[in-house]
Parts: sequence; structure tokens; C-alpha cells
Amino acid sequence: MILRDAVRVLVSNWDGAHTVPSRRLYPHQWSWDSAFIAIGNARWSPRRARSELLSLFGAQWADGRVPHIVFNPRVPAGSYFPDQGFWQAKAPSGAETSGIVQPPVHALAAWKTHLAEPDTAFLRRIYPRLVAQQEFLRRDRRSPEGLISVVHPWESGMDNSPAWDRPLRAVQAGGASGFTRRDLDSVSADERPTDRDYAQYIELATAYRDSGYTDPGAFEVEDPLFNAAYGLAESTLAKIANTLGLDAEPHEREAEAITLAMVEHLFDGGLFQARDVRTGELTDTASAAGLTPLILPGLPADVAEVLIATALDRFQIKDLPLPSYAPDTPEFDPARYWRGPSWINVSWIVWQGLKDRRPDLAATLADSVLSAVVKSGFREYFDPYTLRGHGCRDFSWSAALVLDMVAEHGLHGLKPSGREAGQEVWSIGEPHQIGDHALT
Ligand code: 2M8
Repeated sequence: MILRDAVRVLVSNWDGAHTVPSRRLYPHQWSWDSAFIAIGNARWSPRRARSELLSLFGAQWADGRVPHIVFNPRVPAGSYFPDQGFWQAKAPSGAETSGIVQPPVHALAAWKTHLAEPDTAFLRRIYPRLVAQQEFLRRDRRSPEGLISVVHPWESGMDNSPAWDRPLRAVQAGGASGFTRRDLDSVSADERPTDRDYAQYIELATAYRDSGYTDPGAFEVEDPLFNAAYGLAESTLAKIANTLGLDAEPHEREAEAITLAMVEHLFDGGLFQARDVRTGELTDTASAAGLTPLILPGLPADVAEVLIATALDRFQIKDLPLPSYAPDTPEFDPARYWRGPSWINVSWIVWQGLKDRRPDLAATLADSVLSAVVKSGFREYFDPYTLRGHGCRDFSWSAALVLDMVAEHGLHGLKPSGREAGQEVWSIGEPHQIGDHALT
């Protein structure tokens, strides 16, 4: 029933034009979640996928940034912290949003949506918005070396990765107090960031907000996952431009340039590292973010080989669904948020990067991810060893990316009991007006 259950999760998290990551824990629209959700929805309802992306880009700012949260005005303020009252930001559309961004995986989502059901009108609508998203990053966040930085751990998507422990030492959290976390209402404290982490997050977000969302504060880091997403977006924009009869070359050049810059400045010791812009130092950590440049089509073969060796050795991908942090480190925690558990989106990115290079390992990784879901459901993250689920339940991108993986990989690697596929989800009927207010 894995496929039917995945669709059930996505349908129950659907909000009319977009999907919430989780009803209780994340009751608004999140930027990179929507991209992953679109990739899964494209497999059974391309109309929902188009609506998901267009509704998100409907809240794009005039400077091109795509905010990491678009608040749903129908959800009571205070259901999530920090809410719209904290961010005090509005898109030109009038939507209340946050003011930070997340990894730009949206061009890939738009392209996969188009491949599932070719629709050049959709591509024509979304292409300039995707280009503006990249331009914002180049204008506001690019270093002289050509790398893009994030100014808040929330922008990396891997919020409390041990990779941020050191850069966060520069952040004094004295001023941030008097707030009430809402995440602990539904998830146990030992699976979430600590109060100290939160105090630092709020300190940084407050400073960025008070600068009018312009000045990076005490945290400025070039993250390999974010840069890989940015580079892949350029390769994908080249494909979209070709399809639309536009000039693809600037995108190809930019994709090549970012790949080279990453290899030159972030590749170190078997893994890509984040670089702390303020000190110039590489973080010397062991985050799975360091494997995600495998998704870059132009990554040199020798670099890819080193990453694959690291994935096998330190991340044990022959036996485990990819841990978010290497298990051979003292920081590794199999149950706490981004400090070790397996997450389906990062596994999916690495799976994409392995498919052409090492189809055997890609298949093994897909089987491990599917086994975790068969055992524990569409949880937010999983203990890589026991496959026990953690964080929230019925988490949208877990469901969506499983749909995508199964569509390509099948269910044959699972034990017979996990295989009752329910292939009929591919033909589930849908009302015609699904997502109309984002699509018209
Ligand atoms: C988590 O982040 C939010 C803040 O953005 C939170 O903890 O409240 C992260 O896992 C992030 O990557 C994800 O986009 C978001 C919603 O699923 O939740």
C-alpha cells in the first residue's frame, strides 16, 4: 500500500493550491518542500505539481528571492513559530512571507513536472521567475570566487547540522528571549534543535530582518548543497531555455563556472565542505551535504569517484539509507533532526547523482529508503540503523519523493510483504479544477 499511502498523505496535506509539509508541525508553504512535493505529484497529478510551483512563485519578491515560508492567512497566527508577526514581510502579491530563502531546487522540479506532462505554457510562465530567483542569489549572495552563501542555518535546509556548530559560535544569543517554540508541541525535544540553537536562529533572523533583509549578520556560509542546487538549477534552466527556443548558453556557462568554483574552493578530504565566509575556513565536518554535488552533471569524474568512495566508507550507503551526518563522528546522533538521521530528500538528491554513475548503488540506496518507509511510514526522518521513524508523521516530501523513486526504481528490491504496490495510484481520478487559483 506504499503508493496509495503516499498519495493519501499528499492529498491530506493539500491546501487548495499548495501542500503543507505537515499539518501540525509546518502548517504553511515551505519553499524547497514545495519543489520536492511537485516532483512527487508530477508522477500522478502534474496539475497539482504546476499549481504547487506557481503558487510558491506567486509569493516571489520584487528582488527575485523566493521566501522560505509563505504563510497561509487561514491558519491561525501563532500555530507556527516564528510566524508572520515575527518576519513582518510581504510579497508584492500581498502574501505574508519570511525573508530568507532555501536551496533552489525548483528549476529541477519545474523541468520534471514538464517531462511528466509536457506543457510549454507552464514552462514559459515559470522560466522568468526561476531566472529571477537565480539572479537574486548572484546579486545578493555571490562571493568573488563565484560561490553563493546562506545567511541563516534555516537557509541551508539542514538547519542544525553539526556543520553549523562552529560558524554559529560567532553568534551571541543574549538578546533573543521571550519566545515560545511551537515545534515541541508535536515532536519530542530530543529529536529537535535545542533551545540554545533556537535562540541563535532567532538572533540571526532578527538581525537580518532589522537590516531590511539585506545585510548578512554573524553567519555567512557557502554550503555545498545550496551551491549544488544553484548549479543544477543553471543546467536545468539551459534545458528549459532550449525547449522554449531561448538562449541556453548563459545558463550552461554559469553551471560550468559554479561547478569549477565548488571543486576549487569547497572540495577537501573526500567530501565537499562548507566554507565560513567570515573566517575563510572550511568547516572540516562530515555532512551528507558534502555528497550532494554528485547531482551536478559536469562534476569531474575523478571527484565523483572520491565522493562515491566516501559515501560507501563513511556513510555506509551499501547498508544504510544515507545518514545526514557521518556515523563515525562524535557529533552523530541517529534521532536528532539534521545531526545524523536519514532524510528522504538528501537521499533522493544523492540517488539522482548516482543513477548514471553507479546504477547499482543508486538501486541499493533506493531500496534502503523504501525499506525505511515500509517499516515506519512517511516520517520526517529515520534512524539509519534501526529505521525507526522520528519527527513528524505524514511528512509530505517523504511521500512525494517515494512516489518518484518507485516510479523509476520499482518495488522489486523490497521483501514481498512491502511490495503490495497498488499501482492504481497512477490513474487516480482528480477533479478538473484542482489548483485552479494558482493555475489561472
Ligand atoms: C525544517 O525547518 C523549519 C524552519 O524552516 C523548522 O524547523 O521549523 C527543515 O527541515 C527544513 O529543511 C524544512 O524545509 C522545513 C519544513 O519541512 O522544516
